Amino acid sequence: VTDAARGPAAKMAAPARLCRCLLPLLLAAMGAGAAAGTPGTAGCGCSANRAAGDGREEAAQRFSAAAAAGSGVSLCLPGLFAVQMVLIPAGVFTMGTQEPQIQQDGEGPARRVHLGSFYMDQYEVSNRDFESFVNATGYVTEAEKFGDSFVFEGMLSEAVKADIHQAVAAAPWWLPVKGASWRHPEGPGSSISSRMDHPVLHVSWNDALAFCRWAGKRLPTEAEWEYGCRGGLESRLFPWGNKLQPKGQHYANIWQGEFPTNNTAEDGYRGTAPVSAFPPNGYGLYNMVGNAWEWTSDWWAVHHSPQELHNPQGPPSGTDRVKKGGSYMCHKSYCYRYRCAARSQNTPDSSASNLGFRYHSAFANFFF
Ligand SMILES: [Ca+2]
Ligand SMILES: [Ca+2]
Repeated sequence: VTDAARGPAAKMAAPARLCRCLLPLLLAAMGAGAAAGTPGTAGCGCSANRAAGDGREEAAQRFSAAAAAGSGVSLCLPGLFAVQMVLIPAGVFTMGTQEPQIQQDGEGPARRVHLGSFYMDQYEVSNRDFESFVNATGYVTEAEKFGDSFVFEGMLSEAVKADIHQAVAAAPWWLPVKGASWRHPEGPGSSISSRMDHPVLHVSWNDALAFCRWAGKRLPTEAEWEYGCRGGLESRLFPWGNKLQPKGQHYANIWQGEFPTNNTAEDGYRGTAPVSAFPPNGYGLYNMVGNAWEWTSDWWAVHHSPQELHNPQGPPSGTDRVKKGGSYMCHKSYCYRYRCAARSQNTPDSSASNLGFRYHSAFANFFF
């Protein structure tokens, strides 16, 4: 754990209620798939990576297959796992931007992308959602197996900090905290009991994949995520338009003040916010930017063809996975990544106190 890393408007779709309980059955039947510096500088320290490549993805897939084969089904109680997804209509949009704000992230070039319709969760996966998964399956996250996870220094107590003697050189505000996990986001002594409706944190890409497979869902591709983020608007910076704070209102949970020393929490939240906080975008999706970073299924690459694409899945291989949307830690001066075109990456086994996910499905209409 030493490597620093970079760290028109469509109508609101009617929320479709979906029973997650039934989905493992469907999964088995259908074989559902897998689912700081200044702006423009490399290594801004948005996030921290574990060293890559120790075969944990394979382990997660084995677990997921086992979960899909039955262990999740026995605890199915209709309504217990009711979740809300919205239908994102098929269409074509401009992915990326011709005016990249962070050049080395591969935000450009702008390219036309066609997508079929799909369903997306309105919210980031919450602690409550993840607890349901863990209670049903006994799943142990990678942070729990490793025994530590990265936590933003500003969220830690002095007692926890006193025990830590290493940090990420390029991003000293990221500290590897023993015992930090989704249940204990700021390490031993911290709890999620008052944050069950906040996004789950400290989940690796492999953990997210295991959850999605248990739920009969998958992670969105980067293209699907970005299309959802744009909410039916064309080539805007944010899910709601180009102005960060229309009429002085906050539309996302990011950082106000001076990073990393002073978070004024003018938007109401110093850390995460409930997954239903702030207004939804044109598709009815909440917190697409800000709050928690969200994993996507794509491998990371920074060079993209300008050619028109249909349902792109990203590069065929890689070492890192793409995450989108920025987090409560993002400030324009250091990590201007709370934009739909912005992107960053981590190794699939990395976890941190600002990284979560939401899920996607092509099959929600099956349950109406
Ligand atoms: Ca905030
Ligand atoms: Ca988010």
